[in-house]
Amino acid sequence: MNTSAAIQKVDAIIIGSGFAGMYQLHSLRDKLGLNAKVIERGAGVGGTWYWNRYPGARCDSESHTYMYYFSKELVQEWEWSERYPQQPEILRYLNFVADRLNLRSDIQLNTAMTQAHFNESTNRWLVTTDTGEQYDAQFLITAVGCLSNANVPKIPGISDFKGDWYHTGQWPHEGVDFTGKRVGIIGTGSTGIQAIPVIAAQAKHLTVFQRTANYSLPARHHPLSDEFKEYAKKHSADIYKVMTSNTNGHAFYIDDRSAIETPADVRQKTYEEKWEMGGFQFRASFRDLLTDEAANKTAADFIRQKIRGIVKDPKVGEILSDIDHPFAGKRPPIDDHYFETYNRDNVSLVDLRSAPIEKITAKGIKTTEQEYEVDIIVFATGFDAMTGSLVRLDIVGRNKRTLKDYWSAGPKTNLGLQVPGFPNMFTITGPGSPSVLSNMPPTIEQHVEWISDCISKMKAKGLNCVETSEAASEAWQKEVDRAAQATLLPKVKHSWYLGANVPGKPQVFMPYAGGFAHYRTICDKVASEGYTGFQMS
Ligand code: N01
Repeated sequence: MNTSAAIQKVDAIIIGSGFAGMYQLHSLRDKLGLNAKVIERGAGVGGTWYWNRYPGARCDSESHTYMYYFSKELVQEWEWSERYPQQPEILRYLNFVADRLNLRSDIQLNTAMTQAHFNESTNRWLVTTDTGEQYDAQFLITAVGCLSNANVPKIPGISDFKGDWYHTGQWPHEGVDFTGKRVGIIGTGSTGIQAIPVIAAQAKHLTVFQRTANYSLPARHHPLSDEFKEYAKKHSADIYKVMTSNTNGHAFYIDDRSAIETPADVRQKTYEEKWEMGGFQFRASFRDLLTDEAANKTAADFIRQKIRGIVKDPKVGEILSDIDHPFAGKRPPIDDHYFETYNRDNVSLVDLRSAPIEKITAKGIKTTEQEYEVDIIVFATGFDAMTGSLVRLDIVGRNKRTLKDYWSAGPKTNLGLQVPGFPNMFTITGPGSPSVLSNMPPTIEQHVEWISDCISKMKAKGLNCVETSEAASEAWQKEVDRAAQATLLPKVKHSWYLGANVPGKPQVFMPYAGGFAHYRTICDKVASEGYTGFQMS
C-alpha cells in the first residue's frame, strides 16, 4: 500500500460503478465539465450485475425498460435479446455503455473506499482507499446500490462444514459445477426462486430449505421478436413517458379498477390473463391490491390456488402455498417454472417453520428434526439492504459523527438524497427514496439528474456547500412513514424493506412507498423553489 502518494484534488468522488455510478460520472464529467472519479471495489464495472452471477440470475424488469434512457443514441444502439435479460447480457450492456461513453479512464477498479472524512473548514471530503490513494473531493456521491451487502446468516457450525458454500451475491466468476452433487439451498426470495430451477436441472439432488413460503409470478420468458425490438426503439420516448409517470417505473400503468368492486368472474378472468401474460403486470391488475386487505386476499388466494394446482404432491403444495403475508407485501419474485421444479424426483422441500435449522454440521444442514447431508450449500439469504452498504463505509461527517452512528436507530435522509450533518454528500437511491419499490434505472436517472442539477446551480452561483437540515429530514421521514402506513407493506414483519432480515438492525420501513411519479414531482418542486430544506453556502 502506497501511503506517500500526494492527495489528489477532484470535484467529486463517486463510490460504485453500476448503473448509478456510471451515469453520475458521465453527467458530472461530460455534461458539467467537472473532474470526477469513480472508485469501484470490483475488477469490472456493473455493480449488482458484476457480483450477482448465480445460476438463473436475471432481471425481473423487462429488458426494454431496464436501461438508460438519457441518451437517444444508447437506446438506439443497444439491442436486447430476451424479454427479461440474463445477468451476462446486462453486464455486457453496462460494459458497452462504459466503452461508448469512454468512462473507463475515470473509473478506478479493484479499489475500495476505506474512509471518507468531512473537513468542516474546507467543506470538502478526504477520501482514502485501500490502495493507499487519498482524494480531496468537494462532493462525495454514493452509488453503492441498495442490495449489495450480502447477508450470510450466523448459523452455528458453518466452519465445520466439509463441503463448499456460496452466497448468491458473491458468486465465483468461474461458476459452480453442481453435476453429481447433493445441494442444499437456504432461502426462497427472488434470488432463491430464480436459482432453484436451474440448480435442480444440474444437481444430483437439491434440498430447498424454506422458512417463509412466498408468492411468485411466472415470468414467461421469451426471445424478443424483431417486431418488438423495432417497436421499442421507435416508441422509446412514449415508453419512457409511461415509465416516469407512474408509481412503479415500469412501462405499464396500474389498473384503476378496484379488485373488491369488480365482479368475481371478471376479477378471476383478469388474474388469469395477467398470470398468462407473466411478470409484474399481475401486481398492476387492480389499484387496491397493496392498500386493502380484502382486495389483496383475492390476488393471494388466486396465486395459492395456482401453486396447489402446479405442485403434484399435495403436502409439498401445502407448504409452498401456506403464505403468511399479503401478496406483494414482500417484493414478489417472478420465476421460470419454479413451482414446477418441485415435481422433479431430485428435488425435496424442507419446511423450516415446523423444524428450524439448528446448525450446520461437517456433512450438511441439521434441523431440529433431521440432518440433511449435502456437498454444497447455497445461501440465497439476501442482503443487509439499503443501509448496509452505506454504513459499512467509514463515512464521518460534521462533529466527527459517523453515518453508522447517526443511523443507529434507522436511516434518516431528506428525499433519500442527503443526510443532515453530511454536507456535500449525496446518496443515489438512498433510503427514503422509491428505489427498490420501483424499476431501478429510471429512479437512478432521476436521482443523478437531480444531483447534477443541484451541483450545476451551486457552481453557477459560486457556492461550495449544500447540506440538508435536521428539520427537513425529520419531516421527510414522517412522510416516508405515512406513505408506508397507507399500504400493506409494513404489515410484513419479516421483510427486508423493514430491515427485519438482519438480526439487530433497527426496524424502520426504508423505501418511499408514495410512488415514483409523485416522488419525482416532490423533488422537482423542491429544486424549483430554490432547494427548500437544503442550505447552500
Ligand atoms: O433475498 P430475500 P433475495 N434461515 O431477503 C431466507 C432483489 N432481486 O436475494 O423470508 C433460513 O428476499 C429468507 O427467509 P424469510 C429483489 O428486490 C432482484 O432473494 O426471512 N432462511 C428468504 O426466503 C429482492 O427482493 C432480482 O423467512 C433464511 C431468503 O432467505 C432482493 O433482491 C433478482 C435465513 C432471502 O430472501 C432480495 O432478494 C433477485 C435463515 N437464517 C433479487 N436468512 C432481479 O430483478 C434468510 N433466509 C434480478
